[in-house]
Amino acid sequence: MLRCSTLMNGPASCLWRSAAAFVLSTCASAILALAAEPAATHTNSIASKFPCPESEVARYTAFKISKPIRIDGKLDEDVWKRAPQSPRFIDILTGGPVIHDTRATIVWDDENLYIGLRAEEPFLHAKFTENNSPIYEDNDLEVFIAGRDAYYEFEINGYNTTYEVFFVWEDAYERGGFSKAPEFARSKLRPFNGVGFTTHPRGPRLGQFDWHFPGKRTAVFLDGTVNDDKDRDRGWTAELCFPWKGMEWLAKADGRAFPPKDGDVWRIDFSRFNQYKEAPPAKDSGGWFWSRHGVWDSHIPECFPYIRFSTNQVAAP
Ligand SMILES: [Ca+2]
Ligand SMILES: [Ca+2]
Repeated sequence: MLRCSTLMNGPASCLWRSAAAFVLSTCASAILALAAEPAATHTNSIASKFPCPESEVARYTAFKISKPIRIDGKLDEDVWKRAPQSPRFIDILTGGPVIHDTRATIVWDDENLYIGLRAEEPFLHAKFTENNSPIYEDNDLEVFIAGRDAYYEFEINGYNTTYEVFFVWEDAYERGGFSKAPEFARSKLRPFNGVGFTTHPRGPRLGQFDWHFPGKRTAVFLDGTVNDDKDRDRGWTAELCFPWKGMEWLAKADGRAFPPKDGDVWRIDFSRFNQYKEAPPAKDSGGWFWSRHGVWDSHIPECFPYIRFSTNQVAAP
């Protein structure tokens, strides 16, 4: 989703650390008062800053695989059939059901994160063939991968044309070391403040619109005829491979392991945008998500599903 915007104080976790340090350095009674306050109160106050209710944010366990996946767009490897699938995507705004089925599956090994996306689509359409074209003006599938201080946006259309941006939260640009990396020199970045949620508590971001995920591999499979509406198509699938070693700048801030350790949780979002809408009375925004955001804005990592990585293998047949 495009796209475009700014902001303010630190992330909730930083605020809490600051608050805790202050309390510790002042008086024990304050500590007692803080401890006595129900934990739910804190959770609610943090959650209320975002348009997606924390209780609704999706959770998923991604299992490991032991055999390589052939990145050809066809999700016909056994693991794609046996690994858990997401629920059917829902509308980004209402969380209500949408007309076509979309699902995501995530698996991983020590080298790569693999994502399989399935999109039911009776009328396949695609137009852009040059990478970093405005894919969000096509029917597309999107993946956002969040670190603590940065996140990566990925979009793909039916021609396997991609659009990528790497966003750094402005408040972390200097302290996170981004400013010292040539690829994130400020001259290469553009300010961005969100799309429909321009009051994100962390404020503005800096976008590197020429950043490409190192070593990524992508492929799509069109199950039907593209740009030909004389027939009805079945849909399309995207098969994506993101090497963990390309996650360095996402993992840096909190020193998270890549590949993950057993039980590690990353926030990763999955969505689909269409250039059409289901006719009224359906309330179709045209943006369909695994976990709803509640506002027209993909750029809210706090709404991204919790993806827990398990070192257990995908279940045997
Ligand atoms: Ca395949
Ligand atoms: Ca067709």
